[in-house]
Amino acid sequence: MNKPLDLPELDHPAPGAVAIRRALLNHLIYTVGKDPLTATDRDWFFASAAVLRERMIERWMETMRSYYVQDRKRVYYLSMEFLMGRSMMNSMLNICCEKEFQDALDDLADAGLKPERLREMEHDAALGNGGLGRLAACFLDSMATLGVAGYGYGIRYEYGMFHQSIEGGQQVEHPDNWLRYGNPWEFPRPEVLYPVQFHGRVVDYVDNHGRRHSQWVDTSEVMAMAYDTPIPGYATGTVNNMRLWAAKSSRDFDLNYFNEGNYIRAVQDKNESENLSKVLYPSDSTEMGRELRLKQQYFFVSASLQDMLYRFAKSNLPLAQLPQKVAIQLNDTHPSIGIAELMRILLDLQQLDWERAWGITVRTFAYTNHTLMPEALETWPVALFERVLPRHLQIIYEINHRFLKDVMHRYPDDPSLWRRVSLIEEGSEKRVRMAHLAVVGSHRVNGVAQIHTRLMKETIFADFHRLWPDKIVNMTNGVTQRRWLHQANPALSDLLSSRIGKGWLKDLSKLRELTPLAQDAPFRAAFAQVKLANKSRLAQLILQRQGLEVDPRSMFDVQVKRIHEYKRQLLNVLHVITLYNRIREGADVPARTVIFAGKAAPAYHMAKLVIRLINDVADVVNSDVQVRGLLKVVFIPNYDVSTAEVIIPAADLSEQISTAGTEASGTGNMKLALNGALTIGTLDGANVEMREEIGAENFFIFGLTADEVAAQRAAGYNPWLHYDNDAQLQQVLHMLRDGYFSPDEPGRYKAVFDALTYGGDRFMLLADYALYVACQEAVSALYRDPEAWTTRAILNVAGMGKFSSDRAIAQYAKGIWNV
Ligand code: 26W
Repeated sequence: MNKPLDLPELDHPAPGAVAIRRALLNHLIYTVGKDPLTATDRDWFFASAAVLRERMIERWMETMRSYYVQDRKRVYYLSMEFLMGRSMMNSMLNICCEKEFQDALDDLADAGLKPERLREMEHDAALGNGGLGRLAACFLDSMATLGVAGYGYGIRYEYGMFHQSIEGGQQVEHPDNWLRYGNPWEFPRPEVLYPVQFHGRVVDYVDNHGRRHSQWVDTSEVMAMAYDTPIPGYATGTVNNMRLWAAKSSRDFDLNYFNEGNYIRAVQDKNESENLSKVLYPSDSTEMGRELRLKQQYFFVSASLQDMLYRFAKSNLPLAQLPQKVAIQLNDTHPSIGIAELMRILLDLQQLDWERAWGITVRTFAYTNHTLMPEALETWPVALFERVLPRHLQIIYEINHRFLKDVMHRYPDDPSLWRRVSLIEEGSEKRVRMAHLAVVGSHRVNGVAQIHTRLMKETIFADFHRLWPDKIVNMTNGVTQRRWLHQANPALSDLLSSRIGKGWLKDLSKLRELTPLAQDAPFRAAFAQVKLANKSRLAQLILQRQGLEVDPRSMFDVQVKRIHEYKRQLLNVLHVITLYNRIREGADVPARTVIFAGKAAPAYHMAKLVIRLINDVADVVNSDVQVRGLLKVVFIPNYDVSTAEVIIPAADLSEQISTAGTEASGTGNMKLALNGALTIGTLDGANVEMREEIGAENFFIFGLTADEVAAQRAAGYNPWLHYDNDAQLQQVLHMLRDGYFSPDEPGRYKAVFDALTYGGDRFMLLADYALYVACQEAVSALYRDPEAWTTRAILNVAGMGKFSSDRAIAQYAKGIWNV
């Protein structure tokens, strides 16, 4: 490292509107290389980003220096996904000068700049599928805001989450070429380059002291190159770092072919190794068990560990001190190969003995579980593992051997327990259970909502909970109020701040001070006014994107999330059809616009069929004159962070209707309630805690509880019982079965009917149907009384203080990371 040089002479001028205006023009001309006369919206966006990023850099360096000088304990958040969305507004808020920047932009209108258009020019950074990836993004924001020395580590996918279009009612996937125009927030670090090994074989040898060692040799190699993105905290000098790795071919690799004169082959191989970070896997339901995915996991974990240990080495402390200086959080099992990798480094490269290495490893790692769904729990075929990571497989076997020895010692008479907890699943094809590796190799394991953590202890990790009763803890999820209230809903942010001050931006529990305002008629009117304006904005977007007119005065009933059977978008559709039938029979109901958005994994056929059904139902309902404008159905294509930022502030009703016991937490539920939507939901995930905070009288709960679901499953659930006893339900199901919504292809939704009946109705839609419909009636009744509705909406916002990611991060810091 170079001799430290003081930074102060680099100080920027005060961030007034005039200075910003000048900086914008400067960057437009000297960074983007454009004359204001011909500058496009995109040029102005890049100029704005340049101004903001420049102002981040000093604080970023100061932050990194201070961590180094103070030798702070570092927290490394390892995640395959970071769903960041756009950064411009966030940088503006956190780095300087939101107001002044806006003024400067407005000021440049005469130079041809249109502030709203310019914001739209930023491409979403969509390096994630859904909840898990967005949680990681909220956590980075909160770590920076709280001054935790937290680093995000992940993969710089060249293609992020696919773009969804709807053609003929069906989802079509398009590549997300998000880097096409360049990414103004990242800093390439061509010198931060680490080799990552694959394949090869293991050789054993005995050293001079007669000790046995292993060495991984004859490997092929890919280089990991760092790209850094500054993560500014809110109202603090802290700017943290997110480091994403891109695969680059290793030079040696190329050289051999070049020397042989085989240029084409050399370039081909280069391409192949660079494929590693090419594309995000667009599935968050079933593990696809592909070699490339395992390689992606090891690729970014290996590079990240090398980087952490390089940084740790600068402190000159012995490795035994690693757990005092480093905490590694595994965002689901995807990076859990890190446990075996740290063991390999300590054993094979640092020559530590097993006990010491294991002690260090377990005290360093912690693991967050995000799903109980058995099909989403990762396992890898042993044969695949052996080919790609032979030394790691050996280490996993040894971890398992020692672990099982201990279990056998404690439970000598319970061989079925040994089989259940083993890291290896026996069967026709042996597989490595990554969740078991993560639990055994971590000192803490956490669930993401109280009910989820309880179910972890009672179901998937019950055996481990018996072995280590203190290991599993709860850390209820949260979201960042800066993005999900202040930025997404500026009008509501201003209204709240005008009454309770701006303290809630840093301490969301301050929202409690809104409680008395629910009884304040002028406040209610202002609140309702904001909601209506947000609904008009969304109506505008729907008109633009799909030429459909919706009435902002109708109830906006919103279900936005990945399409999954367990999330039960289909139950929502059953209700829509029920409502449709009733309206055609002359029922008088308050007008509703039912809004869906979400992506289906490309290979998830049932999820794609549900999207098609929603669109087919929309076609029929929206064009039926007998509906008298009382019902509209909309599927908004390409749900992403930026679309969420428009939809969520406009919602009246939030649909959180997963089968109880299946949704780990949900975070969309939090964003919607924070923006004044009332929830209709099951007692699942964080809904349970939201209802506690908000008050049961302000929350629409229906359906079986998780315990009732389990009991019915155990007793043998029979969907036909519900079918036989409910004429209204039968009518709806028959319409699906007989092609009412698909007259051109009557059999199109037969598979849906079959899944709910002959197929056993895995997610118990029929069991909850009548309760759901009744609960929706109560929702409609309340909507007819706008004052009462708004009162409850305000009380929802007032009760959401607990669900900030700041609170979540503070709990991780204290309960797991010890920082
Ligand atoms: C295909 C491999 C795979 C499997 C599971 C990829 C990704 C997953 C994730 C665990 C799915 C996910 O995003 N889970 C969601 O995590 C959120 C954050 O904790 C929770 O709020 C959601 O309830 C949970 O579904």
